[in-house]
Amino acid sequence: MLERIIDNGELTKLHALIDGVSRIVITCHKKPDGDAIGSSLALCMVLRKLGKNATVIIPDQLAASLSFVAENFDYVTFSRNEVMAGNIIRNTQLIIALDYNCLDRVGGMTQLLLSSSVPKVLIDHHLNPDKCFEVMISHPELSSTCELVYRLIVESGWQSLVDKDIASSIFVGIMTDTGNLSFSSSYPEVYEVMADLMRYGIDKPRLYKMAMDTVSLDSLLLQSYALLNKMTVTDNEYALIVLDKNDLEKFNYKTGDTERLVNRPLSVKGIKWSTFMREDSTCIKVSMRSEGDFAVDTLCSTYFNGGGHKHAAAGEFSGTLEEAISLYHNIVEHIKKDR
Ligand SMILES: [Mn+2]
Repeated sequence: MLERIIDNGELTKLHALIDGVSRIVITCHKKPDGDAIGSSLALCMVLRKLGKNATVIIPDQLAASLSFVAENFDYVTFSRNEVMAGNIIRNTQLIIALDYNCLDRVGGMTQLLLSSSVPKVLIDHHLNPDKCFEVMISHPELSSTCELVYRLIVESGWQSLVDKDIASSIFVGIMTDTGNLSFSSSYPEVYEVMADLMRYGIDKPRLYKMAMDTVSLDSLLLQSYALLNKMTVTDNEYALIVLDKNDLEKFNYKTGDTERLVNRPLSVKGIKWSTFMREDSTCIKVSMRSEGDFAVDTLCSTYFNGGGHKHAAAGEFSGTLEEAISLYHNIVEHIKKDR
């Protein structure tokens, strides 16, 4: 039996809100990852089984590598259907935010959500959630929002509504957010959740293959090129990978093609901090991973207008790639001086 972890007051408020409405919008962060899309679809399916008119609206296009999660599921992509998505948001009675902690994480949807006066519910595992939500179910100690959604389902007494599709969506989110249970998952209960999910007859080998071990040829070649030609390592400890627009064009870059690239340097013994910079059309995208005592969430929030978890964080830099790289080297010097 899973221990109850969700605050009773928040749970009661959530149930009262859900009971009182029929139209519910579920949103997740831009560039949805496996956890964002998995938790959104799973909760939506449960709410529909409860008789609610629930709609998942994602800010921008789902990476092709994740489309298998949403097979046979109708969701709305805001960036492709702004008018329709806007109408749904303006007419909804309740907004649920999954897998993000702050309304500026939803790209072009931010303004619509901010100007909506309906109650907003946060269900998330990122640190430091915004205070703008009527209900806050925030559990940074958990592996993933998918695990939290599963616990919410159980603690709400909705477990009988879970089916193979719902269990599969949740399973994918836990798997992708923990590197197949290799990080952010060092406590027994996460395995109890996985065991529960297995009992719904999910096809684990297929989900693993699709979520963790399937890339396009362009992506494989881009990542190989990046490691071979675009990575520098300082003092055998700090790795930096930089891809500019030309690199991306050469390999027909599509969203998701550099997935997990930032993790690769950490497989080298001694490297404890990995940074990846990608030149985007409007800014420089920065992502960081680390090991041990080295925290990257504060680096991303201090220098790159972002945040995340201790060992996995991201942000943006509005300037040239050269300026971003020079800021990175200043940070490295700073860190070396401090220790
Ligand atoms: Mn997550």
